[in-house]
Amino acid sequence: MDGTTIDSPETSASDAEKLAHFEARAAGDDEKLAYFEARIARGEKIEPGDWMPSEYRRQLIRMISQHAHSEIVGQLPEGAWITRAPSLRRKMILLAKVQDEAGHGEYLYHAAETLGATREEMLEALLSGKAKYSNIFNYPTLTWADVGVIGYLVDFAAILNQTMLAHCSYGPYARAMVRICMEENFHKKQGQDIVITLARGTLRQKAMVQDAINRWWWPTLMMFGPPDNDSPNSAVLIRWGIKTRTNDELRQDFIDKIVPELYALGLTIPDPELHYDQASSSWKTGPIQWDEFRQVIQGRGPCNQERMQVRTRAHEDGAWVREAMQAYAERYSAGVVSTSNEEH
Ligand code: BYC
Repeated sequence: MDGTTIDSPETSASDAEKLAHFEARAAGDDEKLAYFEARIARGEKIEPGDWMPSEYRRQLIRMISQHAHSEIVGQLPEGAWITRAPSLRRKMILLAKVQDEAGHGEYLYHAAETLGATREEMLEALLSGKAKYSNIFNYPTLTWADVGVIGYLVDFAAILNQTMLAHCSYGPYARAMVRICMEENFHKKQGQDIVITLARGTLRQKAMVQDAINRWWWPTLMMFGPPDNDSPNSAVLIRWGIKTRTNDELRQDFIDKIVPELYALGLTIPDPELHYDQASSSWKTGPIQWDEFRQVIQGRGPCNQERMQVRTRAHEDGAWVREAMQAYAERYSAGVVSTSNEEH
């Protein structure tokens, strides 16, 4: 492993906190900040019209919009298998899952809009490469087993992270997470079912699912974000109750839960250093290649270009729908059309 620093952040965690404090004080907002932090300490939710430090708003817009982008881009690797699913039942389930992801993107964009971000700005940031989205969706889905492993491993990782976020201090994000987590649980089950079926199948099926685990294991561990000592946003997010667990804590929780399950299926994990540590009662992995993570989140992963090309084309192809909706909205507000769509 190398790398212990991620080069993108512009400020360190403590800088972000200092900035937030400085801003609040400069604006004579000491009391507001104290009240805001007391509300969070009491477990109250912060709602859209409430006073909040601008750094709280900025962090939430960054995180929620990246999360929304991840859902939307996340439809692509699995969507590629809808036409090739091995049975009608599997096809229907996968179609529903991919459709759910579009819905998750919608809830999340709406949650970000409650903070003042516009849909146009967020989409522009995604398509221009300014905004990040989860590293995991920049890898190819080479076989049907990949669909199983995404559902089982990737969705499970997402559930652990999002169950934490369902308790976050910002009301609209927390509430969106409750519903998303329920749906993600079904997604995990569909993936687990595919993996179990293949692991108990023919030698070729077993080899196929093992190959998928080998390719997705490390990128899934990276999903939780950089190590805590190199996570510039964590301190301020934890301070304000947006995150309540650190990247490394969630990653370790995932490893401890998934390793015994994979072993029970007779599968192996592509990490010669993986071992159970009696002292901490947890599974310890070998080093994670943070260089690879950095490359992927900076746009240089195996599929980044392809993902953005597909999204850009979809955006351009959808221009007429946006124009039609805009025209309808204008006519509606001018009283030319009614809600029942009847012309006056
Ligand atoms: N990928 O300070 P850090 C799904 C960036 S979708 C890319 O630790 P933070 C699904 C990070 O943004 C699930 N970039 O950040 C959908 C930051 O850069 P900026 C997606 C990453 O925010 C379809 C820099 O690295 N889930 O499950 O404290 C089908 C330093 O990181 C990643 C969410 O989005 C990454 N993995 O913690 C199937 C959950 N990790 O922004 C499944 C919401 C870090 O400063 N987000 N970076 O330029 C979060 O919980 C947190 O943002 C993270 C990172 C834990 C991801």
